Amino acid sequence: MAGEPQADCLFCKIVAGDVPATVVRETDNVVAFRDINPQAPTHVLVIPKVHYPDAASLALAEPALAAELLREAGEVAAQEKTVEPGYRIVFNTGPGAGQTVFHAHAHLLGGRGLEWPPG
Ligand code: D5M
Repeated sequence: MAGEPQADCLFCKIVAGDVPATVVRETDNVVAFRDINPQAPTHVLVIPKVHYPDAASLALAEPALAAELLREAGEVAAQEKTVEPGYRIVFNTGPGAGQTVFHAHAHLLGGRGLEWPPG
């Protein structure tokens, strides 16, 4: 069922505490932890605790939670002191865009200059 934990999902295991992560922020519905393979001085993944395969399916099923995820990403950016000069929120969606974990997650990147367009 949509939103239910998936036994084979790495990020569901992080939410459950079965896989360790460096958590930087947690609310009732959202958890944020450092990416294991950081691409910038600040690289934090912000995820809903419930399972959806990608950001669009999360937004379709639970728009308020999708908005909360974005708000929490902004809070982490403030915590990480990367609001100035700026940060980037990325949702890789689909294998062709580099998505490797199919549990919705925002990449929050900051702490260095970010090129446009991204690769
Ligand atoms: O992003 C998936 C991201 O998840 C990728 O940047 C690596 C990161 N990752 C993978 N395993 C872990 C653990 N165990 N802790 C923290 N971060 C992790 P995607 O957009 O799907 O490629």
